[in-house]
Amino acid sequence: MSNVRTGAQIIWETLVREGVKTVFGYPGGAILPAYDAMLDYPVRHVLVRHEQGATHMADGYARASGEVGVAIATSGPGATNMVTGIATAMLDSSPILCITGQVGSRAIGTDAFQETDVTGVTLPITKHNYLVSDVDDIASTIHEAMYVARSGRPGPVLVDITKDAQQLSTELEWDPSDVKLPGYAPDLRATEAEYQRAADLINRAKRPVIFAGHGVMLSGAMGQVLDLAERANIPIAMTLLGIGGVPAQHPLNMGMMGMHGEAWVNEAIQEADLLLAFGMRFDDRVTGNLKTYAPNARKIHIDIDPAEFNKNVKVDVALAGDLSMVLSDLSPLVESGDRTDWLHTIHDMKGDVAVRDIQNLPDNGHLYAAHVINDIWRITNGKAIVVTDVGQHQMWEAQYYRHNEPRTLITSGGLGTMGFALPAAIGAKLANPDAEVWVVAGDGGFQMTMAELATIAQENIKINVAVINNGYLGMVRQWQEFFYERRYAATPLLSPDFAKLAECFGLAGATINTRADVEPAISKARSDERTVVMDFQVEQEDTVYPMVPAGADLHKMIRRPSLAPIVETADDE
Ligand SMILES: Cc1cc2nc3c(=O)[nH]c(=O)nc-3n(C[C@H](O)[C@H](O)[C@H](O)COP(=O)(O)OP(=O)(O)OC[C@H]3O[C@@H](n4cnc5c(N)ncnc54)[C@H](O)[C@@H]3O)c2cc1C
Ligand SMILES: Cc1ncc(C[n+]2csc(CCOP(=O)(O)OP(=O)(O)O)c2C)c(N)n1
Ligand SMILES: [Mg+2]
Repeated sequence: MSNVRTGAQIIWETLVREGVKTVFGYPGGAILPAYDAMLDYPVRHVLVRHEQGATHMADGYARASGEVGVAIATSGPGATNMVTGIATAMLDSSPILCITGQVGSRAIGTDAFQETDVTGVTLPITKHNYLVSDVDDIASTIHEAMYVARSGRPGPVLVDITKDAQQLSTELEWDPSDVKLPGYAPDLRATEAEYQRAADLINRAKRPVIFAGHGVMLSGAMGQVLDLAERANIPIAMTLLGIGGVPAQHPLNMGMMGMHGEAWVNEAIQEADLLLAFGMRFDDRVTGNLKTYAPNARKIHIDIDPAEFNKNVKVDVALAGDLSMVLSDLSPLVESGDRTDWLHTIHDMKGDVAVRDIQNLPDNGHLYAAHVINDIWRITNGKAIVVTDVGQHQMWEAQYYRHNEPRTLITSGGLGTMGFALPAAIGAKLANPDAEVWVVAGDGGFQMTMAELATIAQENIKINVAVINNGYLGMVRQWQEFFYERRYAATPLLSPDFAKLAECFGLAGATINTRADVEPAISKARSDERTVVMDFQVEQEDTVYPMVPAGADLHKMIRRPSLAPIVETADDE
C-alpha cells in the first residue's frame, strides 16, 4: 500500500499510532478536512456542546488514566473556547493535546474568516505550542507534542494546523523513536552530595512532616512515599491535588493542609522542624502568610521542575527529578526512626476534630452538604472517582470523602475553574468505563457547562451527578460573609429545576431536601442505568471551616463557632 496520505489522514494515523482511542471535539470549517478523514480511523469521537467541554473532558481523561487526553476544534471561536480548559490543565500539570484547525497558510495575517492567532493566545498557558503549515511536519509534530505533553512535568500542548496542510498529500514518514529536543531535559538528576544532605536532615529531624503533592501520583511514587513514611515514622499531609496519593485511612496520613485543610495539620506544619515537600509547589492556598510559614522547619523540596525551587518558599535542599527516581536513591540513606513523641503531639492536636465535624449533629431538619458528601462516601465505599467543581462543595468533598486510591479525586485546583466537573467527569468515565464516577458540583458551576448533559445523552454515558444546591455562589458568599459585612452582591442564584432539566435531556432527575432522603436517592441513582442528576437542596448559608483567610498566618484559622445550631436557612429568617 502506498504511503501517500493527506495531512488530514496523517493527523489520525499518528494519533492512532500514539495509542489515542478517544478524542473530544467540535467541527468547523478550518478543521473540516481532518473531520472528513476521521471516519476512516478507529477513533471514538465525542461530540461536545462547547469546546471548553472538550478540553475539560480531555483533562478528566488524562487525570483518570495518566495518559494524554486529546481535544480537537476549529479555528477562531472554536480555538478560543478552549482557552479556559488549556489554562486549567496548565495550572494543574495535566497532559492534554489540543489540535486546532487554522485558516489556509496564505490567508494567515489577513483577518481571514475565523482567523485567530491561537498559538499567540495560548503561548503563556501551554507547555508548548506549534503552528504547522507544511504537511510534511504534521506527523513529527504530533509525535513530539504527545511526548512534550506527558514527559517531565506534564502539561497542555496545542498543535494548530492550517487547512492547506491538512488538504495536501505527502509520503507518511513515521519515526516512533524517542524525541530529542534541544534545551528540553525532563530527566534531571541531583548530585550525591545533595542526597546526603537531604538524608542527614531527615535522620536528625524530630518533628518532620511529609507533604504529598500531585507529583506523587504523576510519578507513580505512592508506594515509595508510604514506605519511607512508615520506616522513618513521619506523618504525611496532602495538598488538595495530592489527595488519593496516600490512603486516607493510613494512620500516618493526617489529611489536607492549607486554607481549608484540617486545623491540626496546619498546626503540625507550624511546629515542624522539617518539611519534605514531594511533588508540590507551595501554592498560596497551602502556605498562607509566607513570612510566618513553618518558621522552625528546614525544608527539602523534590520536584521535577526546578523552576519550582525557591519560587514561593526558600528551601534548604532541592532535589530535581522524577519523585519516584529520587526516592529510589534517597530512601536507602534514610534511617528508620522512632518519632513517638511527635506522633503523640499530633494525635493530641487532633482532639478538636469535632469542632469542624458536623456529622455528630442530630437531624435537626436541616440538610448539610457535608451529610450528602459523607453519605456518597459511605455508600460508594470510598471507591468512586469523584470529579468536583469549584467552590464550597469542592472543599467539603475534600474534607468528607475519604479517598484511598490514586486518581479518584479529580478537581481543578490551581485555576479553580467553575464548570470543570461535568465535562471532566465524562472524560474520566470514558478513560475508566468500569469505574463508578460521581460529579459533585455547585448550583453555580453546574450551570456553566450543563449543556454537556446532551453529550452524556448522545454518547449514552452513565455517571451520577450531585448538585449541591445552596442557592448561592457559596464560596464567594462566604468571603462576603467574613470580609464584606455580609453584603451579598451578585451571589444569590436562581436555578432551574435540575431534576426536570435532566429529564429534558432524556436523563433521570431527583430532588432531595431532607437528610432521610439522601441515602435512598444515592442508592437509587447508582442502580439506574441512566445518568441521574440529583438536586440536593442544602443549607443555604453554611460555611466551610476551618478557613485561613487569604494571606493570614497558617495557624490563625477561623473555626466553626459552635456545633449547634450551625446557621439558620434563609427561609428561617
Ligand atoms: C476554592 C479552592 C480552595 C483551595 N484550598 C486548598 C487548600 O486548602 N489546600 C490545598 O492544598 N489546596 C487548596 N486548593 C488548591 C490549590 O490552589 C493548588 O491547586 C494545590 O495546592 C496544588 O497542589 P500541588 O502543589 O500538590 O499540585 P500541582 O499544582 O499540580 O503541582 C504539582 C507539582 O509536582 C511537580 N511534579 C509533577 N510531576 C512530577 C514528578 N513526576 N516528580 C516530581 N514532581 C513532579 C510539578 O512540577 C509541580 O511542582 C484550593 C483550590 C480552590 C479552587
Ligand atoms: C469560571 C469561574 N468564574 C468565577 C469563579 C469565582 N468563584 C469561585 S467559587 C465561586 C462560587 C461557586 O458557586 P457554586 O458553583 O454554587 O458552588 P458553592 O460554592 O456554592 O458550593 C465563584 C463564583 C471561578 N472560580 N471560576
Ligand atoms: Mg452554590
